[in-house]
Amino acid sequence: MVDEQRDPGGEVVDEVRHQVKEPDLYQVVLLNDDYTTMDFVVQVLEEIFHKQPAEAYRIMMQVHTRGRGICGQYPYEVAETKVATVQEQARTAGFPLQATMEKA
Ligand code: TYC
Repeated sequence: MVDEQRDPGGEVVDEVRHQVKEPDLYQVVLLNDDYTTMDFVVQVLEEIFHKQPAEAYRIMMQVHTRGRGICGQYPYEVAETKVATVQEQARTAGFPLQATMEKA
């Protein structure tokens, strides 16, 4: 937003106000399947989502028992990159693991 004010000398001063809007966040969601090993999912949660071992195990079990689990919330491009990295590492390891993203 541009704000116009008169200073004491009479000139018009244009001030561009600082924009401090937080970015929208997206949840990265891991999906269950019957073939990816539990150890691989825990490894993904530790390496890509920087979870501690106990938290990684908890999220993995949530996905295993409930079908899906939230790995974290990130700005759009960070979430997009994490989804792509999960899928790349899963494909390389020969697992069908899927991750998706949705607006938080
Ligand atoms: N259901 C898998 C198994 O029994 C484990 C698993 C957990 C797979 C989480 C994917 O996102 C997942 N080996």
